[in-house]
Amino acid sequence: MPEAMVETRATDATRSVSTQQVDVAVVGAGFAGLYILHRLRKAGFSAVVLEEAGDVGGTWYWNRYPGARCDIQTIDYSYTFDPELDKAWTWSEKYATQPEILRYLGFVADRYDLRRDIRFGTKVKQATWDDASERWLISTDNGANVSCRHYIMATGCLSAPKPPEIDGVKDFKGEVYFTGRWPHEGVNLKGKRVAVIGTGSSGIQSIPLIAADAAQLTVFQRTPNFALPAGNGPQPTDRKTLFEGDRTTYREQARWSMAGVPYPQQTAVSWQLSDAERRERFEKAWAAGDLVHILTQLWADQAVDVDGNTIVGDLIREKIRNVVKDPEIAAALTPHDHPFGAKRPCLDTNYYATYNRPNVTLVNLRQEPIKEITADGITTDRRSFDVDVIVFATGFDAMTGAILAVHPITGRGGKPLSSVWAGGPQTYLGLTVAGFPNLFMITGPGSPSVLSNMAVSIEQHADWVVDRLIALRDAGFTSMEATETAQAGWTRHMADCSMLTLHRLANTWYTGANVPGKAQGVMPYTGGVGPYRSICNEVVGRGMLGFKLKGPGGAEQCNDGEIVRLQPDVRLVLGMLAEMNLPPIETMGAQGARDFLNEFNKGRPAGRPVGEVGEGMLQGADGPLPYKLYRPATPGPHPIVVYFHGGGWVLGDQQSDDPFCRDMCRRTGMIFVSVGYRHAPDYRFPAAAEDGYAATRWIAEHAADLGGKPGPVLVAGWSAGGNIAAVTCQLARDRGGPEIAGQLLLSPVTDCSFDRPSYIENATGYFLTRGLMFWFWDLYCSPADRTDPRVSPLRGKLEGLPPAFIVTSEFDPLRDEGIAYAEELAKAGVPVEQLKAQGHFHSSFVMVDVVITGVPGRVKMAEALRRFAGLPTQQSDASRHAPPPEVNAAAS
Ligand code: NA7
Repeated sequence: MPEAMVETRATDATRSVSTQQVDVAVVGAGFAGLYILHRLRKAGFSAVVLEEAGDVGGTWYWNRYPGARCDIQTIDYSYTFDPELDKAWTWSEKYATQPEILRYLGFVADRYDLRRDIRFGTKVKQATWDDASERWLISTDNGANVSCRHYIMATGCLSAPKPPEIDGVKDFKGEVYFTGRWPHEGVNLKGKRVAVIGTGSSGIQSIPLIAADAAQLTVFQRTPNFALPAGNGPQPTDRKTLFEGDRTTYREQARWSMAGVPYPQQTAVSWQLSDAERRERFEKAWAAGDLVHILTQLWADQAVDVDGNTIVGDLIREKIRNVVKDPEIAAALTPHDHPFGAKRPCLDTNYYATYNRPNVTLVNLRQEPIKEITADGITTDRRSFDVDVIVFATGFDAMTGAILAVHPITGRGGKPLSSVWAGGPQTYLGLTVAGFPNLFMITGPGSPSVLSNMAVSIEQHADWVVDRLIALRDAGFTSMEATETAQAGWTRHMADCSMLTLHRLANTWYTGANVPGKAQGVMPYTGGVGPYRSICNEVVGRGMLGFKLKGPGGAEQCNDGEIVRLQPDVRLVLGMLAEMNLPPIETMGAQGARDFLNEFNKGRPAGRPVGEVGEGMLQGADGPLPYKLYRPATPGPHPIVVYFHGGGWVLGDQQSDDPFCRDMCRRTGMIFVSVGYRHAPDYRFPAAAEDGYAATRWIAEHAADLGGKPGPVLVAGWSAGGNIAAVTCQLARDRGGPEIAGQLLLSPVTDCSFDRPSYIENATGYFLTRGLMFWFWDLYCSPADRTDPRVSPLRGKLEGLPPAFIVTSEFDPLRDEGIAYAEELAKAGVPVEQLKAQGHFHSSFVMVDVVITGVPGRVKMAEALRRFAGLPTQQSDASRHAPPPEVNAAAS
């Protein structure tokens, strides 16, 4: 629909002569604003960019402090939308300086003639949605107000400097500067006594240069940060060659990568590498001087697991100790309070060595907090420092601040954004907010933004928004707005994603912790750039899922729903499986399926070390059976858990759930004995059930020989193994033992009925399909036997069974029979706890170190097993991390 038609509906206010009428108004002329303006123009929209600064540049316009540079390699920190532009500009250094980046942005503005639609020196005072005209009304402090159909915040993430929060700044007689608002003409620090407060990126970049200039520098540090040497200089040839070899592929790989820089996913896990191999990788990364490299390329668990991360942290701590001569200063500079990467790490040039200079003093504010700023300088609660200049490198009210601090934004029904976000940002995709039609944010909270190469994310966000505006216009709609359902779903997905990384474990500006009183929570999207891109595309592919579109004459379209209901890593796993385009497992034949599973298991991360792993034979119902035993590193004797693997009574063996057994052995501090029971179709019902029972009895009888604690054992099992564990408990009760202290049933088969809702809802698409379950049942058990409690324990007597912990997954055909078993056990007076795992699938918890979001579930399972065994719920940390002794030969 032509804009003119819509404009006839505008209110008087929007038609005032002093109001500039445009299709789209954008705030900010930095990386994002410039590109959006270019795209809007090409798409035929009228647009204006409102910019407070005197020229283009955004963050690079304001942050002119000494040493300011980007810390993503500049080859990657560039626009990619126009291959000609890519070729027309060559960066002079690996990490360009602020002036060079500013020149680049000026060059882009000139090349596409962007300045003519940018109103510089213009601050937006307020923005209000007008429902009647379906337009945003924007007032400014300079020139005409603006009425626009769509309003885009291209205000960056770090544009609102944080107030100093220290008493007495106004009393100071000397000069005061903020790194984020550095004077354009520069500052002469020669011969002066300078104080720098803050040791984030800005402090770490500027401190060495200020130290070289000033007579005396005193650095006031609240939290030490990790920094690694940038090794700046000419562009490294490895990346340059890669880029120049095939620019298109290079850029495309960046777009689908996790961080927006084309590095492969690391697959080796830290415990698979020797100390020497880990050190070699680390030294290489240290020498590379590249944050994305060191954050992603050492080992797969470094960013997702505290233990894997501690190894990197320790190696960096060693580097700091080696550079800083005074051990006390080195200790003060060494971070211990956050995992490496959870707080923004920095790139430096001579940062740590600067503290060896005689004119530099470090004040550790953790030991002596600042009391006040006086006329002459800074007073801590121990001493006073007289200074001529104070530099605040104290950071920003990040992400939400960059939007809320600009001006009051009022949405539908007069609702202020500040009140909607009072408890933390609520967005859909980090791009839109329910109740704020036609308002878009570029790199807003909820998008990958600051956890990615901003250049790549900005282009993706901007392309998505402008493409939507085009599609909206083409379809004759005038507004689009996120629904509450979609937004709530995104908020939940954000929370799920935040369990993927260690960012939640640090108090940082990523979480709002740097601003007193600010709501806390991980604000950027931690699920990765590529996955985020695919989600945004999926929203479109699924008919603008989660958006309400409106047009003239009451035209309306709303395809409501949540875009991601799976856990983020489950989504990736299922996506990868779908891409493999495998034939259904049930068409492979039993041996073919076993071969497939063996191959498949070879690709998974090796399980973690435990104290000892042994193998042996035990007595089954009809002959010997193999078993695998996992013993904790802590001194025994330990309680024993008899474990039954999954595989539909057809697949798997005593070592097919090896990573799970290792993980649970470590978490519980108990022996796990995984039983190689007989399989169908060679051995049909009741072979597996009877083997399960016989094995449990044998293990209980031989507990002491196995190094276990005599007395009751515990049983656990996954899937068909959960079925065997449940059946074993019933048989043990009915056949006079052994005594079982508790049962852990993980996605168990409990019944032969296939008509529960989960069998229908999750029939396909989640790896374990209904068809596969039919096949398993057919191979194992003839229809006439299926109601026997030895295969359908739900149909057995449930009274008098050991306490149970039952785990079910939302996207699993077996979900409802697991829940039914838990409910019936409870009715029969058995103590039962349930874990209904949201967003998980049948294999989530056994895919150890792949489905990272399964960790909290396994923690709960381990706690339950320990409770059942009469142990304190949590192991002491010392015993959990005890170094494993030599792995011995077979236990028996
Ligand atoms: P950052 O990274 O937020 O760093 C700010 C620093 O200032 C940090 O060390 C803070 O300590 C410190 N700070 C903040 N407030 C105070 C007060 N009141 N007293 C003492 N110290 C304080 O901002 P930057 O400008 O360095 O970098 C921002 C981003 O730009 C960076 O991460 C890159 O993405 C580029 P804290 O750690 O909060 O204890």
